[in-house]
Amino acid sequence: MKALILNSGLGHRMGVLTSEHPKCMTEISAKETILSRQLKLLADAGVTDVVMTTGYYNEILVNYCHSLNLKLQYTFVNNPIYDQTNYIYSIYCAKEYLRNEDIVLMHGDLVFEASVLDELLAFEKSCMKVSSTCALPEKDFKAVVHDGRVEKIGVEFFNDAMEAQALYKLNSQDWNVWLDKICEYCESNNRKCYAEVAFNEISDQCEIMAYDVGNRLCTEIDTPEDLAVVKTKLAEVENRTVYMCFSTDMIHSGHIAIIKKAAKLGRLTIGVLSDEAVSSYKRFPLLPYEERKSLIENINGVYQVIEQKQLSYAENLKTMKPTYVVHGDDWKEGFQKPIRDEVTKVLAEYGGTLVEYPYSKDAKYADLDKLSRAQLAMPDVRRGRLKKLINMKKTVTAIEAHSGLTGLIAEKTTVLQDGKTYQFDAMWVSSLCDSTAKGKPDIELVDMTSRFRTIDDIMEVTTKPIIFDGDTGGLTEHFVYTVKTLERMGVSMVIIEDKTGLKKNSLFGTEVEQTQDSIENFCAKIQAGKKAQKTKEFMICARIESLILERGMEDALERAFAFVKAGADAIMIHSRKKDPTEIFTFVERFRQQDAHTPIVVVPTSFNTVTEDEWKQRGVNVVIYANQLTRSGFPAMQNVAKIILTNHRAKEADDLCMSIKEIITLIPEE
Ligand code: SPV
Ligand code: MG
Repeated sequence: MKALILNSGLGHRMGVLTSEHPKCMTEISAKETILSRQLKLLADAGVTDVVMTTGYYNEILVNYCHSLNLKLQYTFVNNPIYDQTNYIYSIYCAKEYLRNEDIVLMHGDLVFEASVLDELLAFEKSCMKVSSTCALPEKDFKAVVHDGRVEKIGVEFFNDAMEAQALYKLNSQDWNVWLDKICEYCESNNRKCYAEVAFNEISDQCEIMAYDVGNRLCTEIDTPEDLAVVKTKLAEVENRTVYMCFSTDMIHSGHIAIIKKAAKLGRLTIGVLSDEAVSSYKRFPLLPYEERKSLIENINGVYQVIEQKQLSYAENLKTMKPTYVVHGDDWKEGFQKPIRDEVTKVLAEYGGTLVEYPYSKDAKYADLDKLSRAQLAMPDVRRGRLKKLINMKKTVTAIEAHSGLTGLIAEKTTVLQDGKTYQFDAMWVSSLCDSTAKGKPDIELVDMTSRFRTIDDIMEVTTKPIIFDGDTGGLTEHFVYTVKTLERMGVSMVIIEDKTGLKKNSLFGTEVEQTQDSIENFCAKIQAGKKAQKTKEFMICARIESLILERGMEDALERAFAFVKAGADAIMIHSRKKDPTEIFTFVERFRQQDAHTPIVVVPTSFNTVTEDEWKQRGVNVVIYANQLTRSGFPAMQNVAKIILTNHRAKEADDLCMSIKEIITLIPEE
């Protein structure tokens, strides 16, 4: 694509403004002239070759262009009889540089905004700028348009006409036809008319479409009055602000392209989603907020970066009131739709505009996303994530998983509520559910090798951090091996309970014989585990059974402080009462002396407390320990009974997932 800029005319209607240089060098703002703006926008749009016709002040113009230091190759063509001819003849003089080329043609006195040029260049067919909203000018160009096609151009047409400017994108085929006619005119000494007069004769062979820019700036400057109007409009254009939100930690060329486009609309602010917001809606960010912020700050075209604390744009939009919000059009559907709806509503309140670009589903970008997911699943990356999440969110949630399938449910279930997306932060590999899935009692009967196998099944198909129910931890001599294996696998935390001998599930309470370990023994086990551990991120959590075994609050607290002193990274306090009071009391008293050690709860019995309340009380991990097993089991039992009762499966069909759903439930890689 070559640019052809017509600068042979003097522009005497500008008065003294053109007494020392051609009109195109008139200043339109403190930092640019008509020409410097045109050339910069062309260079930004990727045009590299400029053919410029000159006339008056030829030398000044040539030197000026070079002084701008833009990445452009110039071909200057002087029209030696510029004072006796119109630009039709300047084009004729430059014909050898123009034939068989795709051309963007503009008059040298035209001022337009970046998006006008970009869209013009992206127009598939040949086109001319028109405006359906500008009034028809008395003395300037108008285009007669039928079915979107320009049929005539001139100052004399008023019927079926639109305001038009000499800004064209011309595909070589159309341009050659027009150029031939221009040559024919000039060679038969018809050199004083507009080039458009030649076009009007061949418009049926040269398809130029009307490219409607509406109210956007695209105006020629003929007089000082025009200049004043353009200056005002330009200041308004320059003051426009643009807002975009980014959550990505893998910047690719698709992001750069959209940033480039957005920056052309105005001063671009990028809202970078907080770590918490990113992990709530897609996956844990590989790079923390500060790094993502500095990455984006260093991209050309970005004016500033601010934090967007939530998925909802509302807070930032209300403070910033940007002229435009830019987004891909993919959010018109799916889980982002409510966020889009809210953006539209806030924009309407103050008169902002939403600009949506077609979303390109490029396979290479999808691969990048897969790659980051794969990274998250790597043991070294997965292991440390629980600690990071606790630091970031203060309170995290985990749900039990005992198989690849339940792992997928824990990984993928999301709920959109009030503009926020919710998902579980981690998975709990419960001894109860792991044993139950194998049809065995929860008495440390399922051996560690088998438990590790369950972890492996889950890890193979998920990326979220894993908290492992280590029962009593077994013999200290065995526990050190368990710690090493779990750590190596990428598990984030093991929870061991201060019981010894034949362990039974805590929810039996005192209905069964259970022995609590001594503080000394259990501290020694914790210490041995911490010593065996190789990385900083792995966590050993001490679970206190005093309330379950009705040994009282003082015993529970004494143990908690002793276990922390022995090196426990977290404390789990358990109870089987429906009433959460004793847990609340424990948390309150523990927090009076220890503000930081994470507290874990398993609210199976005391299930009325919300996550928000746990957070307010200073609890850091909330584990939903068995709900998937407990809900799946009766559903399966019911269907089994229905089949037995009816001696066929038809009656159970409505309770089952369809065959299609089940065979497509797990997508192939
Ligand atoms: C488990 O899920 O196996 C637990 C929690 O240890 S509880 O069943 O409440 O004891
Ligand atoms: Mg257990």
